Amino acid sequence: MTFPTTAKTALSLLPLVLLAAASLSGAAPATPTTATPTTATTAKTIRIEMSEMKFAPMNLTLRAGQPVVIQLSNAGVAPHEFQAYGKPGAAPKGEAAWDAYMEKHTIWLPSRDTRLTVNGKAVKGRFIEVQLKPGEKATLSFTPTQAGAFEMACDYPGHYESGMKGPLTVR
Ligand SMILES: [Cu+2]
Repeated sequence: MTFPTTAKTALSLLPLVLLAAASLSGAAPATPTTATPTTATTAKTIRIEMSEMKFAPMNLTLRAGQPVVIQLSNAGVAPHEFQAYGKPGAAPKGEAAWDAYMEKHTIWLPSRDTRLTVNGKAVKGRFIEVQLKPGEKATLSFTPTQAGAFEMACDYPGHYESGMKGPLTVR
């Protein structure tokens, strides 16, 4: 026994009829809503002054996905440098070991918008530290890609050991 064609058609149309009834009964179409951005895109500007065996401030907190502009200056009498990298379990021993570590863990290397100017001049290419002579200034921009515990430091001979380092947290 088969259903008469008319009954079959009526049954298959039922969902459509119900849908039509629902929209006729005043079910309003969904209004598009403006999504609230989950990551801030406005760049955060931070000033860091380097001098003998310290950074001012001594610690930083950044946000993953938020661009940051770091204005660096060397207010000391010796050259200093700014490095920032995933915090090592133990400090690498020696210059070569540090450099190899930095090549893998420098915070701005995975960022697609890393930019550096030193005394107003753009620095091209890959870099793992920002070295400044006394009185020099630099602007370093990037976007942290990953949350975690990082460290900023100066690795000129004896500086790291004398305390020229501080925690950098990315939330
Ligand atoms: Cu230093």
